[in-house]
Amino acid sequence: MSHDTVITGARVVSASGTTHCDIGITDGKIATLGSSLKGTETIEAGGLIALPGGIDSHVHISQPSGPGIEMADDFTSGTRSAACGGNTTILPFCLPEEGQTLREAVAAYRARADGNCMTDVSFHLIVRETDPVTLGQDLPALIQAGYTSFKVFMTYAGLALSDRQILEVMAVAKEQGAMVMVHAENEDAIEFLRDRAERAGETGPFHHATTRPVPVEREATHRAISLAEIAGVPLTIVHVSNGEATEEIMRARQRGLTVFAETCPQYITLTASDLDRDGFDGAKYVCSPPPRTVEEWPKIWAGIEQGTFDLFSSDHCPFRFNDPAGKDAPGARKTFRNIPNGIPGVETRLPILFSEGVVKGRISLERFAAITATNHARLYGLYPRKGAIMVGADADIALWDPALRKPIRQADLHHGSDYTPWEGFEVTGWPVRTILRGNTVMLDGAPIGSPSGTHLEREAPDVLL
Ligand code: DUC
Ligand code: ZN
Ligand code: ZN
Repeated sequence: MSHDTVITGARVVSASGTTHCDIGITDGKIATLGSSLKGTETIEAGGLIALPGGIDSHVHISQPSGPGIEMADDFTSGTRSAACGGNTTILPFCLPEEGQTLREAVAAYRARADGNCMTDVSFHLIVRETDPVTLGQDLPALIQAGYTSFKVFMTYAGLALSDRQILEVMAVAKEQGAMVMVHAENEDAIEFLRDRAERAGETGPFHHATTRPVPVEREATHRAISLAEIAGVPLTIVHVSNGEATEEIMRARQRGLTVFAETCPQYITLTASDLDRDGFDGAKYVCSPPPRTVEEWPKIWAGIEQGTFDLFSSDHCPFRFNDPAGKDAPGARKTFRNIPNGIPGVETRLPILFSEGVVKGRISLERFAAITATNHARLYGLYPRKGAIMVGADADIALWDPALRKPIRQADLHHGSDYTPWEGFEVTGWPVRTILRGNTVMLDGAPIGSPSGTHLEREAPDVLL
């Protein structure tokens, strides 16, 4: 049998094992894994590692961010950046603007994304209203239409839901078979600390971190898990930043609860001191939860190594730095309260984990594949079409050069932001080719071809990890 494309010579990695074989691709799918395969096109990949194309299940693109504030990435730049970082699928959040229904928000995001993407895309919903139409009609209909996961917030005025509201939303997830994702930080505690800090004149970017300390996240993590237990649903705690929140998740699992957890590069490489950099530079690192201390890094690593964390995502939430529509928003230099929350990272997530995790011997290639692709597909209803190099799956593959060493540089990245928090960070191991459904979309760090990404309808989560 001849294939459209054959990849030869690579070490082929999946979450369950590693082998040396050819990969035969036909009609955008993996048709054969074997030896001496024939194809119209041959990609010589000796010395390279073939990994499942990255799935980044936590990104924000073209998200409404308040009056006068603009996110740095639209779907063109955001997915270009993702593809250049070895990703083939991203899952951005769909946030309704105030007064917009969930269905209207989905239609607006689809209009912005469709035809403009260099990776495949599917949307998580954000539930900010719990009126009868949202919970009784829109949310169930959207879940049935393949939007099988949604996020709720325990912080941010206007977004945060009360415990009662979270329970009502969880009840819909249970009924419809959707995954609930929780941003776990205690809004009242943050407001108390912010007011107190501002009264004391503690208004620089660093105080974004001091007003969102570990107990704020630990308490909300515990409460979210308890609410899920009461509602009888599994849940995913996103962007876990510290050891105490991680312990809450481990304890819940020991009690037999189904709790999934995600962490991100910023919690193993950045610290709150970065928010204290000279002048206004600390604003570049303002995200929530904030980066912690170096003492927290090994606790997060332990969770990555031992399985507490199922997902390693970027939480790409990009703003420009030198821009009044970004980090330099009106009032941002007066108080940290006005600095838009979030950092860019969709292009650097995988190289950072490969270098810090695989190359430094902390995790295996198989675990890397699991927490950067396979588990994302399983938890969010994309498996087995996505997330693994196996016969029948989409031919979404990243070819990695494990010896390529170069620092992260803003000048080499493809996002819309004007900075990277990891400027100068040395990385060994980079993706050199990204293949989306059989077509090369990145070669040697440069995007290739016109946008061929599609929207993915998803199944219910496969929670039997
Ligand atoms: N939560 C996110 O998930 N991303 C950016 C900001 C935030 O609070
Ligand atoms: Zn969040
Ligand atoms: Zn996020």
